[in-house]
Amino acid sequence: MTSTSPPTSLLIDGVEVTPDATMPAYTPRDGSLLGHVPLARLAPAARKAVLLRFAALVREHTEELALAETLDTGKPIRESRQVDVPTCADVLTWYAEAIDKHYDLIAPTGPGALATITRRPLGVVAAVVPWNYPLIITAWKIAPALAVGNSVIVKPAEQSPSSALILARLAAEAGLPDGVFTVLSGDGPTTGAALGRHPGIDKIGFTGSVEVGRLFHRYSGESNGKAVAVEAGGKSAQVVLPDADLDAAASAIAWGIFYNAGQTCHAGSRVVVDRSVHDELVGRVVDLAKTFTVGDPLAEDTVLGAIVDRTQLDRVVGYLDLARDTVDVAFGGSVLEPVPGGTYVEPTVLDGVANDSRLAQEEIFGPVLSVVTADGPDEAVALANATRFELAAAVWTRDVTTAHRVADALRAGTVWVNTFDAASVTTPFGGGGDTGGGRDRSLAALDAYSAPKTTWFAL
Ligand code: TXE
Repeated sequence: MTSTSPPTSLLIDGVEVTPDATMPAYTPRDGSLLGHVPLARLAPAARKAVLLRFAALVREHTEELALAETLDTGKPIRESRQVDVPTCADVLTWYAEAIDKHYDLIAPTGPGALATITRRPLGVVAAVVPWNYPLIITAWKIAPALAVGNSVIVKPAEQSPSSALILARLAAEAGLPDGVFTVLSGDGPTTGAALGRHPGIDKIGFTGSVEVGRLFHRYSGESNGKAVAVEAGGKSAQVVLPDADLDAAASAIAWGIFYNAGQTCHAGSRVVVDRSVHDELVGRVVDLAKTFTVGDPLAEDTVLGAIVDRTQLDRVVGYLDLARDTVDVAFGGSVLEPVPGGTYVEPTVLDGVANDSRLAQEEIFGPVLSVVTADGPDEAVALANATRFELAAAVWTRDVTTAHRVADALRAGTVWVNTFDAASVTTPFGGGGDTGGGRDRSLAALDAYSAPKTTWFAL
């Protein structure tokens, strides 16, 4: 025998790497210990340090990322800079910090044995993301997946690949090992479908349309049965009861539908208002709508930017045409062109909408609010729940008992009471029904991107 000790370093992409951890190696010849070989997994503290560096680099590159995000999507530059980029960095930071604070478990099995439950990475996770919040939605998926030790592939939407490609560069600069974070820009039917069908991918985290979400379940069934988590939009209702603070409700309703030009999965695109306060509320919302000036996304004072592309504009215009023929257009309804050649829609308030009509049931994904009238809280709840989506809902009332009752009765993954769009990485986000059952955010996402492993020790 020439050597009895196995190698102690790794060769990755032609570079010799000293491992953070090792594992014992035995020979079956006589059962003796040969030595310790590399365990190619970053220790928690090392993973945390790399992800924190990644988050810091995102913050350092705020201007570059914000400009890329705004040029790709048409969202106001101020929002990209003050919301999208910082949220991306904060989400990376939060999951990085969780890495060395999240303990594994010991099962309460009894005295004769010890069963540990340890969280193991799934392997390779693909995040297929849409164009409405490219940085934020990407961060929701990659941060927990990387934190628990997966390799991650991101497929950004065709309309908005730039920020993800910049993230890939920053990830490498932060020291993520080669191959651990990959961005594959491409189109849905080619690149997206290839990921969906790939036998080497263990989980897909998808946000996008209902139809494509279902395709991913099909791809999975036709390939390796990979796990699929889907978040596919909503038609979130804001229920306004007679005792509501109407000023606060009107403001939240306007922001809830006009922010990001209504291209938000949980946009408050439906208002269900009690008949007794209908006129007062709609009047206030229309007054506010007039203040949302549509403008150049690159101008610092723009609050309502562009619609992402012509396909989406055509989709929104289809609904505006339908509205003109069937309901009362209380405000807006036109296509604008504050920057020649761009795709913009006026903030629009549609009144007298029947809850079972397409305008109240389908996701318009533009700055278009549909107002439905209800008689009493019970009918309001029934109408709010009469939707195929279950993502989010809100209720406006000053009565604490009614608030609890209605919040409990509203069928949605998130319910807001006297507020709209309160959000935090600490709370899970997702839904049910046609929205799909996937959840992003919170410590639950660490479980979503890992598998529990049980190990029994006889005592
Ligand atoms: O979504 P798609 P689109 C809703 C919204 C919008 C509608 C259509 O109502 O009007 O969906 O938007 C990838 N195989 N939401 O067409 O097509 C695609 O490349 C594999 C709600 O942009 O679902 C992109 O990365 N992948 C929503 C991602 O899927 C495919 C956000 C989303 O695109 C594919 C966006 C295929 N055959 C739209 N086809 C939300 N939940 O926030 C497309 N993709």
